[in-house]
Order: sequence, then structure tokens, then C-alpha cells
Amino acid sequence: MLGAAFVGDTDAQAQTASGGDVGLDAIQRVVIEMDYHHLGDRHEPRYQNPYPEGTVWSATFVLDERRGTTAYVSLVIADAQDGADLVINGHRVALPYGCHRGDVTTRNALLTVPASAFRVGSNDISLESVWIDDYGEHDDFEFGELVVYFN
Ligand SMILES: [Ca+2]
Repeated sequence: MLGAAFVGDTDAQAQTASGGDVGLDAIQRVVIEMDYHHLGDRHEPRYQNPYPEGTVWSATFVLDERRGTTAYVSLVIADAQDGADLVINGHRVALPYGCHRGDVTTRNALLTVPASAFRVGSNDISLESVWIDDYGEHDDFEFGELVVYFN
């Protein structure tokens, strides 16, 4: 899937999943315009959205420059299996606990990957549901409002 991107600067603070501020000053941000998506395999009886679209989602955007060494990937999580992991451009990260909502509320998640996961020029950002061998299933999560901050 292709997503248009807004690239700009902001002095706003980004909030971590635990509620703390990262303290990003004059950060560079890329807003991926997208709808909500659900990755996984539907194997989660409490899950609100039983219709995952697959296990991988990706969007394309262009970076004119890349600042710093860390990329913070901000997502709004509509729902997720507790303890769900995902892979962002080859880097495995964990969603914070408490993302399973079971209602209409959402939770913000701020995930960290090396800035080198992206390059100046055309990029793909891919999110992949992790296969959990012990349970024989993919982690399920529903996400939207993706923003990447570079600092
Ligand atoms: Ca699952």
C-alpha cells in the first residue's frame, strides 16, 4: 500500500508509550497519511477487529534529509494482543503492555529504531506482525496515524 507523506519540522514534544517525554527539540517528522490497518491472523478471541488484512503493511515516502541517529515511530494503537511484537524495517520492537483495549479507546505507542533503517530519498516503511512459535500464531494489532520522528 502506498501512503502519502508530510515531511516537516516541529518543536512539539513526542510522548513515549510510558507517558514520558522524549525531549525532541526541533525534531524532523514525517507524517504518513493512512487509514487504520489490522495485521495478524485473527487468533485473539478478545480482539475487537476480527479481520486482519495480512501480516505486512508498507508505505512509501521521501526523505529530503535524515537527522540524528534515532528514528521514533509513533503509532496510535486501536487494539493489540498484549505483549505483541512487530518488525519495523527489519527491526523487532515490542508494543507497550496495555495496548489491548477491548473498547473504543486508543493508546499511543512510540517505538525506537535506528535512523539508519531509513535513507535520504525514497523509502519504504514496513510493519510486520511477528510469528510467535510457542503459540503458533502471528501477533495481532490494529494501528494508524503513523508519524516518524528523527532526532
Ligand atoms: Ca494472533
